[in-house]
Amino acid sequence: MAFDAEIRAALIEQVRRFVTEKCVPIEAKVGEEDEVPQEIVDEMKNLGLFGIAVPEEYGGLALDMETEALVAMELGETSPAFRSVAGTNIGIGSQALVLFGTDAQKERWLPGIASGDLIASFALTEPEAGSDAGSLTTKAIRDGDHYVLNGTKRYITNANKADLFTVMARTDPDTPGPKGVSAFIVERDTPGVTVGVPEKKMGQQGAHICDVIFEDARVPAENMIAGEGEGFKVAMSVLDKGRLHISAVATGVSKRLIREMVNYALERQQFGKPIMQHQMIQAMIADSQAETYAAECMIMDAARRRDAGEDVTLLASSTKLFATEACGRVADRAVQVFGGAGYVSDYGIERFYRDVRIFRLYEGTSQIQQVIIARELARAAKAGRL
Ligand code: COS
Repeated sequence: MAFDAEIRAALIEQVRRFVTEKCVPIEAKVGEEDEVPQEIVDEMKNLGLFGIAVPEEYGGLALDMETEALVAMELGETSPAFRSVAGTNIGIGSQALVLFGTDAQKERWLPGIASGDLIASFALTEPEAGSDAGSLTTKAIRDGDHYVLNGTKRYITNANKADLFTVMARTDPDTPGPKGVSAFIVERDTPGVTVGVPEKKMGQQGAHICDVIFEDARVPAENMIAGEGEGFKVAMSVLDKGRLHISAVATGVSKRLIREMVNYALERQQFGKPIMQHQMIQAMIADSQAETYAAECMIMDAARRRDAGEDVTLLASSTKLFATEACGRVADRAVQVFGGAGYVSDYGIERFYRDVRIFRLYEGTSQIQQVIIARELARAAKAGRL
């Protein structure tokens, strides 16, 4: 649904206030305690954040991609762990259902996902299948009106809180690669499903990733999303959208860090004047601003094109590559502008530096985005569309 400008502005303002008043003051606490407090989660539910990408008939806000990106950018202006609380419900955990689910599947799960009462996770990655997602080995073998799942998924965001997983598993063991893969909704309380302990991570404390293990887990055949063998395409379509969302979160962080840099550089004096007046500091801040603005323009353009019905695989990967790499450079410069203070926890800059590193890894590494960009360009050239 295209969003009325006034409603959109009010929503963005609400999210901005939530971020500045509720999240920013407790960033350090969340980082130290590795947990987002329940009252913040409840407030996110009240704001409707869990359901921003769910259709209205299932209780969501049904934001278009452009508005979702604006919301994600606002959420990016604080520790990314806050966004992650609702991140999988907004993105990879819900979108297979939204894009490919049957009416019955949508009616069953989307209202809970939209309200935040059900947490949804996306289980694609495995110990031996990361970038080469099509080589996954988790099996789903048909047995009557069920599929029996066996295998291990790795680094699954929000798995410890999840009520249901979108699981990609191989229904045809004789067909290697992407074609033998199907997608399922698997409920957490299915016998044979175990969730591992959260991994200790470099950053984003408060957001958790775990293994999910399937041992003879019987999943009703009616939980399959799209048809048999369609699971890889389902996953890739979900990731196209997810990559735009992550680009927006990363760019939100970049904007926050630019503000932190400017404010600090105006206060901090060296050589008898604020360091903002030193040209080498100016250069770092100016490059950060130019790159962040470029990323923002890419996100908005790609989002609008997606809303207009265009295939945005090329643009989503181009945007994720640029926006997340730019965010990494911005965070690095922020440490540099803050100097020794950038390395000390009290200022929070070192935490952001650690937090943003994952942006260049998850939902496809920068190198995978380059592979996709090259592949899409070659495809377009062969089809005479370049
Ligand atoms: N949308 C819809 N369909 C897509 C698609 C997309 N974005 N990308 C690929 N497909 C389709 C292809 O068209 C192909 O279908 P056909 O055989 O009918 O032509 C099928 O999916 C297989 O695609 P492809 O041959 O390109 O698969 P590859 O094994 O070469 O893998 C990459 C492609 C590397 C792009 C994929 O494995 C990938 O994205 N890896 C990264 C995974 C990732 O992001 N992991 C993060 C986990 S979530 S935090």
